[in-house]
Amino acid sequence: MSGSQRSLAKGCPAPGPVPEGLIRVYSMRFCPYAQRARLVLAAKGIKHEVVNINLKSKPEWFLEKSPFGVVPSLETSDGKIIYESPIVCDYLDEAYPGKKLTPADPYKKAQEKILLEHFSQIHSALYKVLFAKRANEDTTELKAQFFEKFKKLEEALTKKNTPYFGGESLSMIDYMIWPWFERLHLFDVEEYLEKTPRVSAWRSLMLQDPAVKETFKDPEVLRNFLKLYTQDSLDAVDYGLD
Ligand SMILES: N[C@@H](CCC(=O)N[C@@H](CS)C(=O)NCC(=O)O)C(=O)O
Repeated sequence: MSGSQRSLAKGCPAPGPVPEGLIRVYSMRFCPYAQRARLVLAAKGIKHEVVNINLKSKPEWFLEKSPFGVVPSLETSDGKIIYESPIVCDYLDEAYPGKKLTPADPYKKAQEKILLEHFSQIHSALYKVLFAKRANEDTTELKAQFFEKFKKLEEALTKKNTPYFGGESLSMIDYMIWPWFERLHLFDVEEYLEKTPRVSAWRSLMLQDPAVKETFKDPEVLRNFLKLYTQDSLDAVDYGLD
């Protein structure tokens, strides 16, 4: 189940069929979208194997496993392929027994999906800050735009008056947005947590969750990875492995 194997790159043979009783996740150790899938796998205790992909030198067969050429994707022991992180996570939640992460109530489920749409705007605003930072441009205006959208999360928690975005206990929406909270320092926007006390308290609670602990990456490691990745280093995805 460990995700610490070296990645497969161009020229590496495709892995064989997925053993019965396991599901395979094609991943990359530092990818926030793949982390969504790994959080759900961990939270539900699903037996799985991880195949890491070198995204800077993709194996020739990778498009057969993930038609958009991105991680995460899943492969089942009968050869089914499932991709796109929200779809992957919903599949895992529906196909496997154990704790259900998605609310059964249609309205609650719709609310979680709506919040995820708001989050995708926050997410776009975050990347605009990152790209401007990388180009040594002034990020003041972009950060203000980010914060306008980010405040929506504080409002959501205030309105619900619950510790988690899904309610009294952690649910799918919390896992879907978590990976970017592990990475706020990369975007240089951590300071905004001081202005959003409920989001900040949620973040502290999330850090106690066993699945979050299992997939957590040290901030310095993420920073070093990102530096190498933006330099197009072929070794970036294996950063920190022997
Ligand atoms: N919409 C996809 C996005 C996944 C994604 O962008 N993953 C990145 C790694 S963090 C990737 O595989 N990039 C490879 C590429 O763009 O060539 C999802 O939600 O699963």
